[in-house]
Amino acid sequence: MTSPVDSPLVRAARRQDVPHTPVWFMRQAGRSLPEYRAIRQDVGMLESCRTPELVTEITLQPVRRHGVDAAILFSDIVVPLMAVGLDLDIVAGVGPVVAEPVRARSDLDRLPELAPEAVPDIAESVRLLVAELGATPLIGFAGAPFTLASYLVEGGPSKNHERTKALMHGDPQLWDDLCARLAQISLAFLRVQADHGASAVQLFDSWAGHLSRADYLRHVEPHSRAVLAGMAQSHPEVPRIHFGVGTGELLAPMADAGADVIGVDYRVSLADAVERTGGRYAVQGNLDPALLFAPWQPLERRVREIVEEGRAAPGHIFNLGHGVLPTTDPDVLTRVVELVHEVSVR
Ligand code: 1CP
Repeated sequence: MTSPVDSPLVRAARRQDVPHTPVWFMRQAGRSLPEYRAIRQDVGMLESCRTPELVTEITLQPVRRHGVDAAILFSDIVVPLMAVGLDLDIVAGVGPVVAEPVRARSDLDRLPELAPEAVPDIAESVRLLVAELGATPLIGFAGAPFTLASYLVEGGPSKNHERTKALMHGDPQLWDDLCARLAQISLAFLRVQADHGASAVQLFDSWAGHLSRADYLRHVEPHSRAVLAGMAQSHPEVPRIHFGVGTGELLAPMADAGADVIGVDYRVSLADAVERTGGRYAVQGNLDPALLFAPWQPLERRVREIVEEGRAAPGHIFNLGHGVLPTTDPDVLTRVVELVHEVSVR
């Protein structure tokens, strides 16, 4: 293996044969690692996301430690919103908080389009990382329009997304205009990463599982489709992963929105996910992040089952069903990587 293009991750995403099942973890960089906590001690989250030397070091930490098959750019879904000038912060223990929520047509004026020139730091981070990573692929990412809109409309993290749904149904035209703008921002952010060498991209629609299938199809899917289609058009060689939490009922429309790989959380088996998406897509997942706290024996059993199920899929990228929890023992993650590699050798 000499180039990220031939890496197990990119090959699995393209449903080509692989020497072993590739594995990475959502939130593999972050608070589970003591070296991350040390480097972040005196630096705010958004500041660290926009300082290329810090982004590079933090992104590489889990690659060095765990031997995962991919790096994911250390950033956040709200970074491009900050880059277009929106007043927001990431508050420790809370998440993204927006100073003035977006709820009226006049608020769209505070959300201009994203020009690549607004994120030179992201281009630089990706360049530095690709040079350091060699044959290991870098995954770029962006938030999908619905999940981004949820933070903007609610003003921060939300349990029920009530204001978001009120806007979606109360003023569908404004909702569509907001999501179209967010789709432009997400697509531009993904393109900057792919232009500078990201080998795959993941669109995070983390909270789409809160929607009915009908609402997803009517109010959300066209905007996510625009992002994925834009990437397919400009960077057809860069595989697209589409992920959400609790999206068992949405797997088919999310895959059909223009993905190569459908992210699967732990609530649905990989076999069911393959069936629900017509056997046409690679799957990514789906170990329950809470199982990393269980004794090794049941954890090992579950990892082996997931690898086996993945072998029957058109392509499989091993991952968790959602992000690494902050109190996870990092040594367990390293052992899981070793186990996946060992039991999946072709
Ligand atoms: O100070 C800190 O360490 C803050 C914690 C943290 C971290 C490490 C936040 C705040 N963001 C991040 C990094 C981050 N965010 C990554 C890093 C790359 C990696 O995986 O290693 C990624 C991919 C994201 C993307 C992100 N941010 C998502 C989508 C992924 C997911 O988890 O579903 C979402 C929903 C966010 C919003 C966000 N940012 C931070 C938090 C705590 C949250 C969630 C808040 C909520 O519950 O709504």
